[in-house]
Amino acid sequence: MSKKTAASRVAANESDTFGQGGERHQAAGGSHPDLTTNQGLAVAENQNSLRAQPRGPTLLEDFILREKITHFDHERIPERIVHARGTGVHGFFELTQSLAKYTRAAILGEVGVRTPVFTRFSTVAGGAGSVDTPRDVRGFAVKLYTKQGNWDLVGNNIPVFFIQDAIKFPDLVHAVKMEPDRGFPQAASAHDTFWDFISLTPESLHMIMWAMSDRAIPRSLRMMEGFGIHSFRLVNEAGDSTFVKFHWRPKLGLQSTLWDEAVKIAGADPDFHRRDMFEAIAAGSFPEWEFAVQLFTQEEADRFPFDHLDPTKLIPEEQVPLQVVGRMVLDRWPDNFFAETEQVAFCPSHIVPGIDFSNDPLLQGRLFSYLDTQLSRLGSPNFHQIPVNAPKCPFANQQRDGHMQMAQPKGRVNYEPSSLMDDSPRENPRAGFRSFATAESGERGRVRAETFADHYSQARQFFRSQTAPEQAHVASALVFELSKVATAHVREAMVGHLRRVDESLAKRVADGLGLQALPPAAETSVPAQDREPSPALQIIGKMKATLEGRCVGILVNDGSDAALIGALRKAALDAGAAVKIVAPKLGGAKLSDGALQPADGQLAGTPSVMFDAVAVVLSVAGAAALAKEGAAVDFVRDAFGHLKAIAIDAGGQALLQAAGVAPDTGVVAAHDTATFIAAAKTRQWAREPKVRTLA
Ligand code: HDD
Repeated sequence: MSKKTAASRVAANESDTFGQGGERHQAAGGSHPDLTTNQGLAVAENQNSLRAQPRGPTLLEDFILREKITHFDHERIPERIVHARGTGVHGFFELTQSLAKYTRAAILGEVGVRTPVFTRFSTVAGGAGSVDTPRDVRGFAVKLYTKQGNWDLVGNNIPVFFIQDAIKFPDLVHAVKMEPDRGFPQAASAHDTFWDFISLTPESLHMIMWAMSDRAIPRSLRMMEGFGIHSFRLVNEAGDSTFVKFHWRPKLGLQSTLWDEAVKIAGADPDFHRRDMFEAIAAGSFPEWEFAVQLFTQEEADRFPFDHLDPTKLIPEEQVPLQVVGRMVLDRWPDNFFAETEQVAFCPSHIVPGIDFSNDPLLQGRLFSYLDTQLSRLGSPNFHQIPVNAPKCPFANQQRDGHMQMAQPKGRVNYEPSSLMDDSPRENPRAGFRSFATAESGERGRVRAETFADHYSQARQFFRSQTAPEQAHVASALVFELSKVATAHVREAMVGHLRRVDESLAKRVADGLGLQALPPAAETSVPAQDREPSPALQIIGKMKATLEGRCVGILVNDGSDAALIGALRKAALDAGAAVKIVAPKLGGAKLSDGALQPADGQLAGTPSVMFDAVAVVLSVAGAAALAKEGAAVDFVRDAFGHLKAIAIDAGGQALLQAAGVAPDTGVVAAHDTATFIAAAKTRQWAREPKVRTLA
């Protein structure tokens, strides 16, 4: 096979054609290419099939109809068994600090070089057509097209996982997905089979703490952290190995929604995250992440009070600090969702020389599963030739043929060793990938290391590291989820596990569920150890007070104060936010200066959950009219309930009164734009106990 990539070959083939259908013709919209069949035949009529007579049967002879319908019938490929719903974006990775001392991977050694990437974010449990905002882990998969081959870092937005061994993965996924007899619930862990499995799998308790935290309801894909989770190895030229954990940290800071907000967003805009990403990129506001590593030696690992090969454990940042060594910028939306986002095939086994795996048993199983799943999804061992999957460096070997082979290798030699062709590819002992040489000893068997037995210490550490509002959200999420579990013994078993995590948490959840007595604590041979709290595990502690990348909504009606709207808009834009006008009619509202202000969203379809902060600028008559509109009342009531800053003028104040909202310090006079912007940069956490009962 020649060293030319499959991608360039396809492009070359296209340029060899005679031009689509030969002719271009002039139509109302300008000149466009002829519509043709897949054989290049120009189609004269695309509205009616070939009939025996105008009202007669359709003829089998109609090959144009048959080709079109047959292709359509085969348009779908199996969706991913997990992570089916996703959003993919192109961008680049740039190293800012060399790790050449630790690794021979060029991408981690060459500062300033830009490596193209394709990054796909996903939910896990729901189908491809499910909503963007369920409570769920988010996939964070990055394909880095390095000059030494593709490196896929297939991670999540949570740094640990539910299970310690890949052999349990099918059971975990079966348990969380819709129940097999009834086909629901879709994209929700709040049901019996999930919690039944979890209650019998105590190793999942640490991950459960994360999944019940607001990390599992992110505000935006642009405001999530990403983690490679497993320990990997970096291996340098001398063959020395250093363990590494990979991290992505969002430039915009971490931010989540509130549960009530996430539920309402799901109805208002099922594509909330995808649209948010699309709009940010279209506006040139490119999402960016820092790339950071935690490096540690075997000797350091031996001193950790947990086993770093256990994927239900993390290494607290306070123990091994993060070193920021690069950045990723996502700056280009794909041309075609199916070709790129749907067909992109990530495999943790795609690594480059200088990076190697650890013995994490979850990772070891993943090394098999992904390649296998691509064969069933994409249907051919040639899936690497699909442009989004093809390496951007030369690649060549003696693999041949198979379904949908796009390459046309020349010559007689399709084997190795060979002596007949000088340019046939050969192995390269110097530059090629070499597995790190480890000495393994011990007995073979289906066993779990003793060092994997502590299931509660890091769950406790996570819970105790959270701020008070975050702890209340975890407890309330557990109450919500377990309230959807019909089987009493499953609910009780879960509270029994929570007693092992933190007695106060168990009491809050038991109380929230209305249990009459606290169930016995779960049996364990390794009770939780108290560890130092790690503030780095919080969201609130890591949140940035900023409006960068956020959106402010301004509710207006006929007669609203034009100057005030202008001032608010300018202040929000200056702070880095986007601004959207909401009005009862999309055509807009006639403002105080007589000008027509077009709306970006119509009130009934643009609730305040779409925004990070809102302003309500209304004339007296405009406010009186909106006081009778349920959508307007909900707009302000929800903004308040979701702890958002609200700027109001006298009309806005009247609407708040109609909604029964008693203003607090987060409700600001609209002309005081500086105070409003300061309040809008964060949520009004102190308000929460006044607007909802949390567990
Ligand atoms: Fe997985 C997809 C992340 C454990 C088997 N996984 C998939 C995707 C992400 C992850 C982000 C979507 C990639 C994309 O956007 O196309 N998976 C993880 C993480 C894990 C993990 C962070 C634990 C640390 N996964 C895991 C195990 C197995 C799998 C233990 C099986 C033994 N995962 C798959 C899969 C998927 C997948 C079935 C479905 C679609 C695909 O691979 O391409 O092979």
